[in-house]
Amino acid sequence: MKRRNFLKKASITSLGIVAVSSAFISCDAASENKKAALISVSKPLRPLVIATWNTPLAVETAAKILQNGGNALDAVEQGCRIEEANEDGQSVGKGGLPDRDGNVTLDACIMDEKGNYGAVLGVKNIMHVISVARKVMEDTPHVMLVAEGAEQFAVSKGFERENLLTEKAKKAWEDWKVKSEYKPIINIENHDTIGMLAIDKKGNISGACTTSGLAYKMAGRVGDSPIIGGGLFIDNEIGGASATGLGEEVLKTVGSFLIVELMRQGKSPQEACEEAIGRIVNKPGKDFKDFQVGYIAVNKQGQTGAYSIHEWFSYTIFKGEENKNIKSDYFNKV
Ligand code: SD4
Repeated sequence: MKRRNFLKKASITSLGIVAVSSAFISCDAASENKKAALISVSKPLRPLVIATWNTPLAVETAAKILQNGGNALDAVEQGCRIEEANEDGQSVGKGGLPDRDGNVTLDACIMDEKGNYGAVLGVKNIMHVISVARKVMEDTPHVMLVAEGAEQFAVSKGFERENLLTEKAKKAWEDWKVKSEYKPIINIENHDTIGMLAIDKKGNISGACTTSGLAYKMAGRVGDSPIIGGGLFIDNEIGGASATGLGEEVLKTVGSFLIVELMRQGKSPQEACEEAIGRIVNKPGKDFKDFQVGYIAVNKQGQTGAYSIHEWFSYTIFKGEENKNIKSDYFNKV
């Protein structure tokens, strides 16, 4: 006896957003199990934006660009600019806390769907370093410019110099100087370095990451955020990842590159983020109680993942029509 099953299936993974738009199964019951004639057409929900921390305006800005047919590279650049201009955020752009000498120095990088990369490191006096990073990527034969060279390049491209040290940040630095104790803060105001990943309507992935780095760092210190494979990595065939937190630990494990490679090997974005955190906390004798690292990731199918060492890392995600801030799962539950 022949039996025909027609199933229309729409599934949403717990963390992700794979919509199996029309999966029709039509098969002979007798051979159903043996031949498994399952034909499914997966159609990821697009566009998609995911960013570190509670950054709704940045994500909304990026999402609007994508909804209007814009590309992922423009979306992540414009989204990150929102946080660079937000003076309340004390670890990105204007209003960022300075190094121990009182200088605000910014780091940023960007990657497009072709695997191109541009970065600037330790830049003073220029607010929108994410856009300078893009100019490095597109208008120079190089991938990284640092400090004065990067600043001069920015000015040559029409960026204006301005004082990035706000009164609030200056006051915080002056208070800090009393004890001068260098101690990276976990989850600074639940609003930190922004790393952003986006998939546009064509399915192309780009990413960006921008920061003022750790408050009261040594002059010249650079963290993971502008370093390819550290704070950000994109492979348009696989997905992307971005990091926040103590950059030294991210760099020592090449965190974002690791996550993308783990996804290439078949792990979900969530599994990959968890393993990358595992590489940090499982080092022999590692004392991770005083520092935070958080990762976000997305794969080509639009599934997402996030994981951190400690509680209160969060990410903001736009998928379909919704923009939500979600608390990440984390390792240190004791
Ligand atoms: C850094 N990862 O410079 C950056 C800072 C950061 O949460 O993300 N703070 O190490």
